[in-house]
Amino acid sequence: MRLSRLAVTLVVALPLVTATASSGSPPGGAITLSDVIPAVAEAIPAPGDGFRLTGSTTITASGAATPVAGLLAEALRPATGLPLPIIAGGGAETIALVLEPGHPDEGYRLHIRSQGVELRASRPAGLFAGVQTLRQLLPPEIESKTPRRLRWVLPGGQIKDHPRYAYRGAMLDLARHFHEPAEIRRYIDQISRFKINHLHLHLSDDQGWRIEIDSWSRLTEVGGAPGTGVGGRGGGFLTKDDYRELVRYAADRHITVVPEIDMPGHVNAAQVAYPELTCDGKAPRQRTDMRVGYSSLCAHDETTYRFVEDVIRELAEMTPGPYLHIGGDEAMSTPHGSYLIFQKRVLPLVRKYGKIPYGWHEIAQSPAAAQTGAVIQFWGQESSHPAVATSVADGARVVLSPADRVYLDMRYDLLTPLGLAWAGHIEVRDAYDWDPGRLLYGVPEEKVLGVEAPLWSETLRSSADIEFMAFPRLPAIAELGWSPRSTHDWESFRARLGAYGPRWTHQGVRFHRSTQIHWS
Ligand code: TNX
Repeated sequence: MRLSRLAVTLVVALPLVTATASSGSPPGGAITLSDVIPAVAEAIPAPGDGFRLTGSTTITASGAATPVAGLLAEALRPATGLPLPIIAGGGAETIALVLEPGHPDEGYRLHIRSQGVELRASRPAGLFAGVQTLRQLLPPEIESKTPRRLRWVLPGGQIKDHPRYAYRGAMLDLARHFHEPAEIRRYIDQISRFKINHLHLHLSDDQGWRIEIDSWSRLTEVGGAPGTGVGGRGGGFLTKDDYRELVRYAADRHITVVPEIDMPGHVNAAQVAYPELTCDGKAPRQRTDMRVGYSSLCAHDETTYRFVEDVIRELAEMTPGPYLHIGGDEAMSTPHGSYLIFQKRVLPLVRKYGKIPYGWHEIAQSPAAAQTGAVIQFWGQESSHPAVATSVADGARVVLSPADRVYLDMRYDLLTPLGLAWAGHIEVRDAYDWDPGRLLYGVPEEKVLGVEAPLWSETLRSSADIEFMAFPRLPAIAELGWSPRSTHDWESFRARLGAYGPRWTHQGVRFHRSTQIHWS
């Protein structure tokens, strides 16, 4: 078999090699160390020296490693039916989670031998990443919610892994259709498996306002009322407690929440609630269609800045993460001069409340973006964007979300029952085959903070809808964000993805069975 020959060559020839294309595990075949999504940086297999989970297996952890050990135990107990107690001191037959200095940010080392397993990292985030790897090294039935009689063996060898980019994001649009906290937690669970570490929540738009703001309480009373979704369906909002609880749930999974309030455009819901936020003071009608670009805050009115400052202050107060996203996209009804006046006031306000300003790439038109060290989220389809390149040269950084590659709301093909198509159809290979380090002219690799896959909700309501659009494309983008470029290989990726399918099936995740993939 090709895999074992490859494995033998690696062991004989090289000490710790860069993992390259593996053929994925054939149906029923043994899982190897390289069969992980996102691809690991380095793997050295030691076939025959695997570790078997049994009734005597323990998990060793102390201090800050203990919560990660708890998540590992929770992940492994249902399918194995094993007790897997967490103990403080190292025994035999243990999976040891060790915190020690010297590993890269979020990086980890995993050493699997028949006597035991060691997972080492400098911080809990690295251990958590290693735990996600470890889960994928067990058979797909590990995802079963009820006990299965199986030999639970981890393949022997060593993995040394760390991310290519610090920022690996997923965005969920709560404004066009509200998604309940339980649905958001479910998405957090799924994206964390692929080492995604930021969840961007699009909390306001023309149709609805989804986060409670005490000083402007009608925002959610009116903008989060029933019927405030596309087509007049849905509605709802996050209370401050809901939001704080989600932030904590995400943090436990080493995901930072990035809140977005979209402005100066995309504000119709706020203006329905507060007509003084329009230039003429007249309340617009409520909107439940999918059009964009018609609403705008008034850049010459101080009421605007009182509103914006209150919202930013309250949002910053309940957000421990470093970023606060202020939207800025598609402000087609904001005159250019007004847009610049607005950003010159608002970008520094984000800094005033201790956060790093973050916005869609239109903010690059404003010199304030670079001056405030903002993060610019590129959503275009072009390979050159002079305003973004200038901002980057002057101090801004970039998160890449090219719409024709990573917009998870785009249809896969003509037959896809959900989604939009304005940026084209995006098949799995389109989502996978590009290089964030070389996407934009004038934006060098070191200015790229990372990648993010937005999921807009105009056509999506349920968790099943979300999952159908996100999977299997989200893992492709996760791999671009995490794995070294040297591992990039479509044939390897599609084989590993095909082998991942049964895991989603066991989890009850409704993924799209793309015809580009041979699903196990
Ligand atoms: C563009 S891209 C938008 C959103 C829509 C999305 C639909 C961007 C920053 N804005 O307002 O929901 O297209 O695909």
